Amino acid sequence: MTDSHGGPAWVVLPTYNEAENLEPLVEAVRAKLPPLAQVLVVDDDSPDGTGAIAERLAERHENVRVLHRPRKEGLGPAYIAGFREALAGGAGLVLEMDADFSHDPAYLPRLLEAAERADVVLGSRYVPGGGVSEWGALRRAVSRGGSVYARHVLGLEVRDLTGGFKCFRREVLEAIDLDEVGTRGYAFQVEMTYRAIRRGFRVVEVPIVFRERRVGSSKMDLSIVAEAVWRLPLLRFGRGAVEEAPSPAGQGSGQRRYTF
Ligand SMILES: Nc1nc2c(ncn2[C@@H]2O[C@H](COP(=O)(O)OP(=O)(O)OP(=O)(O)O)[C@@H](O)[C@H]2O)c(=O)[nH]1
Ligand SMILES: [Mg+2]
Repeated sequence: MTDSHGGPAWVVLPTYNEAENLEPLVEAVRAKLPPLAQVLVVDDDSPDGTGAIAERLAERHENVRVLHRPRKEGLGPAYIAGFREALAGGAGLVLEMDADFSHDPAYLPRLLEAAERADVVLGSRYVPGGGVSEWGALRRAVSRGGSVYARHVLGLEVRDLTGGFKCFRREVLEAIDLDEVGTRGYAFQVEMTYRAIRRGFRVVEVPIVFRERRVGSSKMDLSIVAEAVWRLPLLRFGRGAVEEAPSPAGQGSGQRRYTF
């Protein structure tokens, strides 16, 4: 199954101070992946020693790797660096996943399976069967509002644009100019999906239930929300707006082919 995509799946796990989560998460992820799949931890020099834990895991398991980056720059640049490494390593599918157990590894087979019939698979909280547990009313409203805002500003039909449990076929990441991706926080998730759709790739959403992180502390802050508010309109209307350029590699035109 892994090789039907021209290479194995790589799961990219960005970490910043996830010392308590990383080992159990990596073990749980490995247990859900096909044998040839790889796990790539991208650590931004976490002060809590997450990078050293990742090194130990990489020594223990042949299919675990670590990319150390010198400083915290946000989720976006960490993922871009991870994507480049995965592509260079021959990945056929590249998955994104939080390293705090908000994204249940039990859903990995479902994402991989959906990638058989789509170019981009989004784990989605806002389609039937999906949801969030343990969030207060405010957090729910911010998240829902963020997706509604992004959907309208960009003219998309995707229900959950800000989630970060995703799977890209290699061709998608090759078709997107990764140097041009400028967002760092939640907006990064929106930008990647928007760019994929503008290139004509097919996006599907599969339901997931998102859980509050088990341990450790949140890195979310107001600047991340503010970035999304002002940067997203620029992707569509700004000077450097993302151009529509259907890619021959895509399976079809993104907008008309969403399935929920
Ligand atoms: N490498 C790297 N990872 C990051 C950075 N910021 C957040 N992460 C990781 O990205 C994943 C998701 O982060 P977020 O969801 O934005 O932040 P969070 O702390 O999980 O906040 P909550 O949504 O409240 O759980 C987690 O695995 C974080 O450790 C960063 O600057 N660099
Ligand atoms: Mg989180």
